[in-house]
Amino acid sequence: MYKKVFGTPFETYAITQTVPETDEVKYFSVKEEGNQITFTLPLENNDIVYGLGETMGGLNKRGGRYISFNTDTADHQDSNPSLYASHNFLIVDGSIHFGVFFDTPARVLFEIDYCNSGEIKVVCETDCVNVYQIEQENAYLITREFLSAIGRAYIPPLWAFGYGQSRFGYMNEADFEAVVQGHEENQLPLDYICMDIDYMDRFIDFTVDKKRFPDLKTFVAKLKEKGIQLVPIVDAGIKIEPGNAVYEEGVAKGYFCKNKEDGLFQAGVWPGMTHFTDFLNSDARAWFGNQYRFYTEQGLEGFWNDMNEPAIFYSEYTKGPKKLNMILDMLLGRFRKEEIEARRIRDYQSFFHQVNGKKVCHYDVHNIYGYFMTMAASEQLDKILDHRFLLFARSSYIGAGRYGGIWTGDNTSCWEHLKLNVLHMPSLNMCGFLYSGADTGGFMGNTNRELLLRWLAVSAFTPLMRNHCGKGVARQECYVFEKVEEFKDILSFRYRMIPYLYSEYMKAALTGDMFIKPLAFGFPEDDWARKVDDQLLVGGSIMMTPILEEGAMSRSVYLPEQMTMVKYDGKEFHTMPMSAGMHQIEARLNEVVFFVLKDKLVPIGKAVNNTSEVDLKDLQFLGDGQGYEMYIDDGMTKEYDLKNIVYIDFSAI
Ligand code: MIG
Repeated sequence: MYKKVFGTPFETYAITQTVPETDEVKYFSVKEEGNQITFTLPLENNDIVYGLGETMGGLNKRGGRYISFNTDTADHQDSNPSLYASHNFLIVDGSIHFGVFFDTPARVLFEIDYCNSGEIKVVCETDCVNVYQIEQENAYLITREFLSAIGRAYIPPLWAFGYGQSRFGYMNEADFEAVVQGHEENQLPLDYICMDIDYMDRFIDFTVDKKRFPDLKTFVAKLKEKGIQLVPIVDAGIKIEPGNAVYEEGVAKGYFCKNKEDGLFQAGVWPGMTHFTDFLNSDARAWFGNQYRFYTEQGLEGFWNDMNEPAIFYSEYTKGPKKLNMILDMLLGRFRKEEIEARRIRDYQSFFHQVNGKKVCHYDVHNIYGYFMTMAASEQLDKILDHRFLLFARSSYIGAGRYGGIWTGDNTSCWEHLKLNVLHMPSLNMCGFLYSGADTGGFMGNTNRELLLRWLAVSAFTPLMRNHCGKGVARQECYVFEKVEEFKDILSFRYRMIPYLYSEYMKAALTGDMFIKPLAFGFPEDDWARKVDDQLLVGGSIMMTPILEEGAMSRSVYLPEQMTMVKYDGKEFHTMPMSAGMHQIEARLNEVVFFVLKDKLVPIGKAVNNTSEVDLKDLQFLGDGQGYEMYIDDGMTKEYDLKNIVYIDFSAI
């Protein structure tokens, strides 16, 4: 890996190694104009362009226009250039094999063969950028080198591989009890329930509404006895309110972002007017992260960080309509998109960070704000707790994957977004986000039985498996549907796979590998494999082949080599060897079909209802391999180590 340095780039801590400098950006033409730099590279017809993590478009990014500018948006359509994250890593794989990472927190435009231009065009809205470059034999090896340069991926506790239930709208203890009961009565597995903003006192971080949760500590302990964790949300903004101790301390210590007049910037979000913590200031980071003690003292060990793009409903500079009206206006399309975009830019240009004594405009460093919030939480939780914790966030930048996981935000209950979930997973893994997943069942709009079952069958392979939806939409807990046994079948699949998923996740994280890969990364010489985007390699032994279409009871699959087909029907795993080539496979709504690669094994556990019952040693093996490297530990210790691998040898049998 080499880097070409333009100007004096802002330190993002994305790359954790020392990288030698070079004086060119290979393959690209470079044009420096004013304070922006444009990079162009002609593409050959067969070049695939991978990367960009959390963006719309395909696994192959060709044809798309993407803008790194972290945005709170539920508009997950191809026409939308910006989602919640900025992952400026690209791989050109074909006539050349070249990886390039544009490391800048500024806004960056990517046009990848957009309108059939036949070229990649990257415009950095800054003249200061580190351009990291990797040359290897293929896209997979490029990714490996990149992952080793950005540092070891976040390692969650074992329970984070369980099933999580969530809904924006659970209000009080009774609502959470009902979820526990719904799972218990129907013998559905469950490991955690997320607490959305309604647990707080008027949406104020680090508070609890006492009327709804009179004794949270006891409640947490009670659920923990059943193996169920509560996972509270933490928003980015701190409510401006005398008497709010966090607010008062933040003001006194100067930890909040400033406005144009050198006062404290005010942004309207859920709690009303808030201040934004200056996460770019390391003291402020430590201070904010320490506030999580409020939760850990209640026995909480899992958290999700939201609104950290940061999302702004209105600000002191763009007052306009109030909070809820603003959201309604957006949903009803009463504002033109351009107007919303312009307001957002105006807001981001009007507040400031303090970095090493210098005033830095938020707009210029916007894309690392959420990442630094995750860093703040993770670094302190690591000090507070002597064991692992669950942490995932909405906004991110490359590097954030060392500190926590991410979820992909406010998707919709539709089949396109189930497919999008599949497309996102390998791209996120390329950027170091191993612990990730989407809102299973969809966030916006009403889900339906078939969509949720198929979605669960996809999420069963993603490390984060959380059913989450918005306020006011139809309920989507598994137990509200007819024939709940079918949901039980899919959830039992997940729990039987946990020994494999956990073992493969740990090996991937500890060796700097991806957990979920495009099929082509395993079969780089195979022209058909290069064209497939919905059969993913999960860990080192599995190819997943989900059904992603409404009404479909079968799908075609391409096997680059002979493999073992596995069909799980809720009770048993049925296996059948299959030759290389095209096949049609069938799966009912309660079934999961996947493949075990040649010469590989997959450990399968017993059907259990909680990760506390998962036995990493009592296993059955699928596939035609001779042995398996099983990673085993207690799922909680921070002393993770490759030494915890036990080789299970079947060669003599
Ligand atoms: O403005 O906390 O993406 O998961 O349920 C919406 C309420 C704020 C957005 C998150 C979503 C969460 C919701 N939040």
